[in-house]
Amino acid sequence: MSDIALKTYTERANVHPNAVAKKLLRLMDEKKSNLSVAVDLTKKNQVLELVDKIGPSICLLKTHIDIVEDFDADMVQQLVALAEKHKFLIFEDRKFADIGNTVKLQYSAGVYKIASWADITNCHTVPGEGIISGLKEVGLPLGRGLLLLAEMSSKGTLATGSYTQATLELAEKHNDFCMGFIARRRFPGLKSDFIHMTPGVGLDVKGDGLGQQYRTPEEVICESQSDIIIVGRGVYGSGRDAAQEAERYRKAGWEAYQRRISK
Ligand code: 5IU
Repeated sequence: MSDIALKTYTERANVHPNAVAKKLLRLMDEKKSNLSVAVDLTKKNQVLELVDKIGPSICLLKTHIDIVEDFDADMVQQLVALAEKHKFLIFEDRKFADIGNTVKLQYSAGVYKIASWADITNCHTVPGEGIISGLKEVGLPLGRGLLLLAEMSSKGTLATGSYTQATLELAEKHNDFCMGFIARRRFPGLKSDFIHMTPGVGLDVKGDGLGQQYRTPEEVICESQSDIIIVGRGVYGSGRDAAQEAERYRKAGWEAYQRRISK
């Protein structure tokens, strides 16, 4: 078991150099939550209503802002107000993938102005180091954090082997801005304390017919030593009460973390 995986989130927060990671780790212990909910809904009001319901259970809200049909600036203001009310951070899962100069503009400008409201965003490393440098020019002065896509949850993903390894090296080189990874497991032997976040988490089903693959919170947090579970349809897609489902995942993730740190 890696040393970092045995530490509490607060112990890690106390010495973490990245401001967003520090804040996130603190509120994870405070709320007893390593749950991020992925709200993939297409109407502003649906999103806001769901977020208000599940807010007490999450440490991080994951958005795909470009799927919202009636997006406007007020939606962002309301999301930020909900983040303050319920104490969670916001992660826009934008998966930038272009050259540095273009991602700078995509991150700061356009309709969504992601850097102005999202604490965290993420990018592919396909373009090479320039994508990180570009995003960093915008995000670091604003106190934002970046996750690199080191692995994906989907069947047949090409983000494996030497691609994953090169991504870890880029994160170490830019550890002032790169605060972690999207990954299926904690990577051993890293010098910095990166926050590992894992999508593809479900308690009831194993897949979605489109390549998504689900594992349980126990497998992800305890066995694979990741830090945060990302759950979408498991929380809002079953027809059951979303607040209760979020609590079910929060408890499962938290219990798995407690078993891990007491090993
Ligand atoms: N997501 C994945 N897998 C990945 C990455 C992101 O599922 O490798 I990177 C996103 C897609 C969706 C959420 O927004 O995480 C998972 O939603 P479901 O729990 O509904 O499958």
